[in-house]
Amino acid sequence: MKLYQLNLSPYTARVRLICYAKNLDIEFAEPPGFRTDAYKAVNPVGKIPALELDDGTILPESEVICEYLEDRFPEPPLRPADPLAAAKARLLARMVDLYVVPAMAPLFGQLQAAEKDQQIIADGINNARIAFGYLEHYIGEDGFAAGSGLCHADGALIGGLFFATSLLPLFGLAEPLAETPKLAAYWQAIQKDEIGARLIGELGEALKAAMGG
Ligand SMILES: N[C@@H](CCC(=O)N[C@@H](CS)C(=O)NCC(=O)O)C(=O)O
Repeated sequence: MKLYQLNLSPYTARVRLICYAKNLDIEFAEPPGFRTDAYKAVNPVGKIPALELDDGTILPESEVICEYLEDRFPEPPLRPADPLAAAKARLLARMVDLYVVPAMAPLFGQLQAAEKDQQIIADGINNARIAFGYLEHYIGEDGFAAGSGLCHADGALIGGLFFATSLLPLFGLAEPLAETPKLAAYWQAIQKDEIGARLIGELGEALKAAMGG
């Protein structure tokens, strides 16, 4: 199997978490551009991540890829066994996709803008704080997203919170998680997890390279 991915993408980080935790033999490959004809011939969506199976089937969408890998390689389990913990894990991952990343996405364009749009920045910060409040409500208190060990939602949270804590201070929100103590405690704890630390290190290196060192 081949995973089209780049280390800077928060969506691919959640798939790499599954690969690392399950020790999967999956080749990592860079996409030949985003939404280019060459890449769309492989993956019609043109985004990363996308998992190419050995029979040529291509699976886009990070959560779908994670679910597929979990179903196909169930050990060690990265979906909590308890139904409520499993629901909370799915909810947290979905909240990252629906609220956290969309809140921050407009800020990326402001990073290098010659003239910053203060309204876009204010809205981005406000929406991010609201989204962190949603996560605060459901985040696990044992150092993991849900349940007592690493699960697929940790990958989603690591991607989202890495960008929250890297990006928002550049726009004046020095401590993005100050109003959400449980989420802040989670963020501290997950950085001490071996796989959490590996993913955060990879995201950091990729961001540094993207910002020109
Ligand atoms: N819903 C998708 C989002 C994937 C996504 O937006 N990936 C970004 C990289 S972080 C991308 O490929 N962007 C290129 C583009 O939109 O052209 C998923 O969960 O996989």
